[in-house]
Amino acid sequence: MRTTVGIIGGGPAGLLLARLLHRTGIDCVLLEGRDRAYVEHRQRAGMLEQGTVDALDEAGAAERLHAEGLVHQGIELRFDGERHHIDFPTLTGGRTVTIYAQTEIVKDLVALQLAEGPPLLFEAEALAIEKPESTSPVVRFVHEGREQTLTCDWVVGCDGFHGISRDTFPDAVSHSYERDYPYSWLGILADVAPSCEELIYARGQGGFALHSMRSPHVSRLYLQVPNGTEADDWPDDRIWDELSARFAIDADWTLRRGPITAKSVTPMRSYVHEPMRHGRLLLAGDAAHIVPPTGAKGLNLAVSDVRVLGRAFAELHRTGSEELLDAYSRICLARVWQATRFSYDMTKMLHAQPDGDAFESRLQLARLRRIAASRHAAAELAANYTGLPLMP
Ligand code: RFL
Ligand code: PHB
Repeated sequence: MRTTVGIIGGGPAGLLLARLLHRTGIDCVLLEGRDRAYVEHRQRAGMLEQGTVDALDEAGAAERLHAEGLVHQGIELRFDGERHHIDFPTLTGGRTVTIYAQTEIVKDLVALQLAEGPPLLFEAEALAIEKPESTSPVVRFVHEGREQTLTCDWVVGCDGFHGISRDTFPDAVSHSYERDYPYSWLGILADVAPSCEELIYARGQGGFALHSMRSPHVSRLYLQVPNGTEADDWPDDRIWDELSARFAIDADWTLRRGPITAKSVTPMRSYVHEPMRHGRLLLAGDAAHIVPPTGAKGLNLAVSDVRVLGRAFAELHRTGSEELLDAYSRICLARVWQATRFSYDMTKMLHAQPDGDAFESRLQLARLRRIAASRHAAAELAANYTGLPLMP
């Protein structure tokens, strides 16, 4: 097989890139290691920046998003018995965010690609990328039990944090920067109407909790738990009791409970790989960087990488210029580091320190009170949360 752009990984990054290239008239092939049901049901993100919604619009993949997505004007911060609303439109000159599950974005993009192309192969696992420094890199992959090769002009690794693309970079040019955190998130989906209109980020006595949602009938909630926690350690009643305690504010507010339909534990990590390009191999999304979910940036960063890449390939196709492809890593990393900083700050500000450091705890409250008291501090949070500009 031969193509212009070989894409490894059919998560949001790979699927959106395939769609953008297809609409520009650039041929590509997408290889996804898992089956369709698996990629369409992996529970993950839900909060989309305005720029992510715009990108799905540009790709002609936002029809259901506009019909079913929930537009939110802000978030609530809860701490020390106080609640504080951050109003995005007034603080950012009109920006909002949209709640629409990653599973639904993936379903929409898969359906479009299967109907209109380009080729999308499920259960096609990439084994290796050969000759990334040459003008015709080759992806070796297994499909239907047979080893095959895909010869490309360019290869884009959208294969997530555990993919093979990043490891293809020679050690001499690879630099990674990382941070682990001493806690994880236990996430649940529940068949119950959300207890709030917008997301609540709570710094509770027993630790952090987040109230999010998937629809007017389905709630998505997260709870800070110690590393090493198993989802089975937490029977449903214990989860609801702990969530209620962490969100507790006054007698007027109660957390609605309902049947829990999914439960999983996610560790928290920051990771950035530099650079994001080596020869004709480019990385996009979680393959290059991950952030703790407190800032809701992972999916949005994957989409912004792909938007830059879509423009870079369009420019190459139209004018023959590789200028934007040459600038790809620099442009994306500037934004990635801003999102890494923001996600780190949000995480540090809201999670309980497992060692109970009282000084750190006082600093957290001081940061939160500053945001509550200062329009400038609140505007800084709102600007980062709703998304910084795509290009510097
Ligand atoms: P993905 O989604 O991991 O997709 C990678 C794909 O590559 C495939 N693959 C291979 N295919 C072929 N050959 C190989 N050798 C392969 N190796 C891997 C995999 O099967 C998979 O299909 O990466 P992508 O596209 O970069 O997308 C990134 C996002 O999924 C991720 O950043 C977000 O989910 C992070 N995240 C959130 N981001 C947000 O922007 N807002 C949020 O509200 C938000 N909440 C979250 C989150 C992530 C979470 N978890 C579980 C980590 C909440 C949670 C709990
Ligand atoms: C979600 O809805 O899954 C979600 C929202 C905001 C976050 C993280 C996850 O910060």
